[in-house]
Amino acid sequence: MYTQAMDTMGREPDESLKAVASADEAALQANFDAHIDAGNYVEAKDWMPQNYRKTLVRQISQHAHSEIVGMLPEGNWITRAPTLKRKTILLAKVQDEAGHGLYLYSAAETLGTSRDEMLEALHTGKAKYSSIFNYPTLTWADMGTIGWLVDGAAIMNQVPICRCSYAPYARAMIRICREESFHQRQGFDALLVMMQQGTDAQRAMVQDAVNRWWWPCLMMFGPPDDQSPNSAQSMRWGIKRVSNDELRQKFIDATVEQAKVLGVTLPDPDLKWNAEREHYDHGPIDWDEFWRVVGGNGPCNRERLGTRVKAWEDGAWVREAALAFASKQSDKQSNTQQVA
Ligand code: FAQ
Repeated sequence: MYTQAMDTMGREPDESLKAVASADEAALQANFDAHIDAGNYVEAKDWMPQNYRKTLVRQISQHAHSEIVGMLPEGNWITRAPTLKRKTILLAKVQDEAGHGLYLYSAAETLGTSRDEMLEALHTGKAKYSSIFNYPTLTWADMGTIGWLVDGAAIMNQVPICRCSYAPYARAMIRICREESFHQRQGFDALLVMMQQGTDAQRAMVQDAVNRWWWPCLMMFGPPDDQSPNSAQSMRWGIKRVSNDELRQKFIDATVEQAKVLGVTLPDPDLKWNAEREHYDHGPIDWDEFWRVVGGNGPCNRERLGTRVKAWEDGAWVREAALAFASKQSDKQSNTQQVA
């Protein structure tokens, strides 16, 4: 670095040096493209284009924030779970989500962005997290519905990410998907018990929850492909393997059949099997609502962010204590080494 400064003496670098640098860069880029085209994975220390790195930090950190903020609508129900069994299941699920957030922050850190930077972006409202967590959880049936529909949508979106070209993200997703499957099944089970063994009021509560969560779940997959600015490049790089619309359709096709088993209606009069397409057709999604929520004006955006920031501030003493302990331990270790 210093040598370079001495060489140029503050002048613009020689044109021939610039040409060598850009030829090197072009060769690295060509190698990278060929590596991706051959279906290979990229590791943290491999060379990668700046925009590939930036896209991954954006997506992985948004994903991590979603897991952490996603704990809030459910955490709200831990003290009100109807039985000890349901309470332990919900506690385990929320703890899993904390774990998913931590693996994902770690995966993003391998790209050179610190956890503090990511959290700062979340706490100041600069970073996005999934739109779905800005809706309120009004009844116990919302817990089952989040498991069935929200985790169901999350799995549909996340299974292809297990083959994401960035290996640390792909590896984190394998474990996350296994845990999400348990989350989805426990939600379906909780709803099935209410539908088959519950009272009329409980069945009505389930139907009401499904009515409220269905459309926001379809929005989780992101905007339609022709309005998704990041899709083309992310697909080219093997970060995304399946498009937003294709995943949404797969989710609808799978969920309609599950709804029949549960005995609930999905709130879309246009939901009909199309024999020609071999898929269910569906009614229009309210993309204005989606962009409102993504833009910070959903029903619970302010509440969610406020709770997150408060938890961070209230936890400051824990972080300070952990740092003080770690520094004491390392002082002790270096003193012992000096004596030896
Ligand atoms: N909410 O060009 P695209 C979970 C943004 S985890 C908010 O299509 P991309 C577990 C997007 O960021 C759920 N923003 O973007 C759980 C972009 O803005 P930007 C989270 C959204 O990245 C369950 C802009 O719109 N899962 O549920 C949303 O190619 C139960 C244009 O969109 C993941 O994060 C949205 N729904 O595709 C926890 C999975 N959709 O960044 C607790 C990984 C789009 O340019 C309880 N992420 N936007 O400013 C992905 O697969 C992708 O990032 C997509 C979006 C598909 C979400």
